[in-house]
Amino acid sequence: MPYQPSNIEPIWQKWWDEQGTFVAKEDRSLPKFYALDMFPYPSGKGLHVGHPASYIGTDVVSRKRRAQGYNVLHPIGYDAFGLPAEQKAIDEGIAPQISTEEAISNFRRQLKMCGFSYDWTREVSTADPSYYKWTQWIFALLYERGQAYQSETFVNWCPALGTVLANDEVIDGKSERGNHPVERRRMKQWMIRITDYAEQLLSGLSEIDWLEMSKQAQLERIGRSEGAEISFALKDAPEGCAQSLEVFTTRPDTIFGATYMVVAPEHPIVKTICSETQREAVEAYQKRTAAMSEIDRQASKEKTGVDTGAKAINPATGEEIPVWISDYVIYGYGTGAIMAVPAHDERDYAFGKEMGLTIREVISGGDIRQEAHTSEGKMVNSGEFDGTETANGIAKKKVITWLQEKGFGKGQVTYKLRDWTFARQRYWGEPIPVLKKDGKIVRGLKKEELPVELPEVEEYKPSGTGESPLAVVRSWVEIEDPETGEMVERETDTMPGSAGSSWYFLRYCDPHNKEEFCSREASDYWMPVDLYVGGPEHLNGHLMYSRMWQRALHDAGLVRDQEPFAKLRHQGMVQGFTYYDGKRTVPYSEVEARGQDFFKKGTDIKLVEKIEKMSKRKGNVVNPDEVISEFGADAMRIYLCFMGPMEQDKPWNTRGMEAQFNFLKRFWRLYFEGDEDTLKVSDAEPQEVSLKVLHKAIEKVSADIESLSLNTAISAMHVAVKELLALGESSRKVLEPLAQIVQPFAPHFAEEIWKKGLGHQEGISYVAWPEADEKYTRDDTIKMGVQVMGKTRGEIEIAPDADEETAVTAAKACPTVAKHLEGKNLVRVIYKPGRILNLIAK
Ligand code: ANZ
Repeated sequence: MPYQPSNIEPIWQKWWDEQGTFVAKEDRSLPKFYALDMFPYPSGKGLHVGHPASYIGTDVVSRKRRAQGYNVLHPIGYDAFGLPAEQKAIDEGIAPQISTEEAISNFRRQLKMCGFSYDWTREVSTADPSYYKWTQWIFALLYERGQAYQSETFVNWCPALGTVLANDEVIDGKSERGNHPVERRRMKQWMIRITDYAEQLLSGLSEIDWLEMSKQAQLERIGRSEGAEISFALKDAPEGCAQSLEVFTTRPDTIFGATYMVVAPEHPIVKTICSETQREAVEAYQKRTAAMSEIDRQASKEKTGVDTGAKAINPATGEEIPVWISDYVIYGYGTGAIMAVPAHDERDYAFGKEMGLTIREVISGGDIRQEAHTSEGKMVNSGEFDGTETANGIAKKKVITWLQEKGFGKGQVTYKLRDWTFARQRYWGEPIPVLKKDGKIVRGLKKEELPVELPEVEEYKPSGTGESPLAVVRSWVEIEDPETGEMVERETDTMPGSAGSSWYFLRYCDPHNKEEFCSREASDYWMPVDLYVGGPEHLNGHLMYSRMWQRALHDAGLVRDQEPFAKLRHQGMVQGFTYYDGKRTVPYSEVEARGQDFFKKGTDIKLVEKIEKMSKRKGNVVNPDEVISEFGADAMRIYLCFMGPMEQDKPWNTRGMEAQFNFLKRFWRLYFEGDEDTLKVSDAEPQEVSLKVLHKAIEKVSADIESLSLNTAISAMHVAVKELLALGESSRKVLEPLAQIVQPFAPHFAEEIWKKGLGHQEGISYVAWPEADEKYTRDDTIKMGVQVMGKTRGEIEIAPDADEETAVTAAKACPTVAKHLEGKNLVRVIYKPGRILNLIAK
């Protein structure tokens, strides 16, 4: 019976399904383990090898945990709302409901083929009304609690897509999807007050086991700045208009050097402060900047701006200073206005130079004729503060106290994080569950009124006016409010793609609950997620949003934990090999069929091999269906683990895949003889050396699964199989535990040898995980340095628990040690077995 994965794998998958092997138990007295994957967007293209690469880690750990006696929750679902399905609807007229359902069936089939131990009874899809009922309910809760609101704000408007985009959906001023230009536009938007959680989202990072780089990414996104808010009086401000201009600064200690001010061009104050003579120039400049994205504005090296003609008073110097507008000041950050200190800030310096504005040194130690002096020094030209050191925030503190006493300002903390734009003018998203009348919000909808289901429409295209395609379905929009009998309208905006994924981990805990989004008992038991794995690209969006929703639900008393993901790890990207022959990319199939040499021989064609992101265009996409049909899911799983450290990007190499297939074939031969159906397993006592091989493998594989070092776990298994084959080991006492430790990686293979090779009737999944016996894992001898008078003089090889006498005898026998003992008396021995041997001789 040769190893034939296609004969084995579908049978075990079916069996697991029928037995409900991976269904999480309702018994809440058991210790729990919650392993979560970032659920996929069910794209019409089907699974990419990047998906199983991302999902293998949690599956391996889940399988080990089951064997360790944990009640494991390992769910999967689909993040099913989003632009691609909608685009398909626009292009091909296929309803997103239908194309999404098809994509989901295909994904489900492919995921099952990989042998993941998901609890399929808990599958969710964010686009399913029974799911989005609760997304809407949470939104209504946030609205009720004042955490969702509408405001006129500048948004990233993409004319081509006809919708507003989140900041992380805009890359270099273009839409992430489709690469269309994005502009700034003022619109009434639904927002979520994530900024209220800025401080908590920061402090919460200390409670969770995330990689330093992941925490750093969140830290930077939140962008906490400590400084001061200072008020600058406006000179000759007409009555009824703003009398002062507020700024946020991180350097209040430079206030004596603030020689001009700059306001963001879109700041509403500009209109009232701008002088008549400057109005035309100001308005022209405003128009120009409106067309630019925030990112482009910040990236631009060129400094442009216009003097508004208004004057402000520097509260520290009493001096009159001009107020400019320029695009380097961002409206949505701080107060949207700055005090410019050209001598000590690079951007202000460049701007001040360009515009010929006064540059005054107020911190000593630089040469401001050459460049801005941004590092520490002593305050100068600063009245009573002259001589104060800026280092360690001393000057800052002093100036803030003084500003506060004088009533000019106060200490202030500002965050880069903005409130979360929570609306799209699109069809394929959760309708926002709010009623309106004459453009004003009447109320949020109640649980009994949810879900607000998406109506069928004829046109999926955005209306182009900024309203969603739902706006034209009048029969859906216009309803009678059952509470008042009045005719009202439904909100026609839908939620962004990040809505449904902000709480799905809670729904998995209680997926069939019709009364609640998730019962408190269920979330108390299952949450927090013990291991979450997904791409680092989600650190800015999803991982921030879900942490905030969890905290909001916690504040509403609906969940116990404040942090949803106790441990987070990332997986790298699976890249592809691309081959170029100078003119075109050559598909791998062709390279393989003809052999690399074909391209070299007799021609001047050089085949260049590159490692690149997989893409259809480059012909380097690897399809899991094909891989599995050729080598089986188990070989693929092992290969995915073996490719390299989890978090690294790494290229898929089909030859490497084949090597893992061959490894499983060798492994198989420990249990079955050649092509015949002969079982090899015996009840004989194992050889001592075999036990050593086995227990070392158990020890290494167990530890490596814990540290998610799956590649080294596979290496350890390679070594064990090779040695046991060489030893001709056939004892059940070795081969049973060996099957158990390969189970998380190659589960079908393990079930098969467990049943056919070892004769068990029960499946392998819940058989207690083997323990490494120290007796066999300890090395017989170890190398130890020998010191004479504290200096290392030689090395000995002894048993790790050797007694002092043995150690000293061995040391004396070592020539380099003996040399230093010559003519001396050994007066003392400092010996700690396995660690230190120091001979004191006089
Ligand atoms: C005066 C000053 C003097 C500044 C100096 C810096 C150095 P972070 O660390 O990013 O918070 N700023 C404030 N609001 C801004 C806005 N809306 N758009 C652009 N720039 C803005 O940076 C805070 C500093 O960035 C603030 O401190 C302000 O310039 C500027 F020697 O004020 B500073």
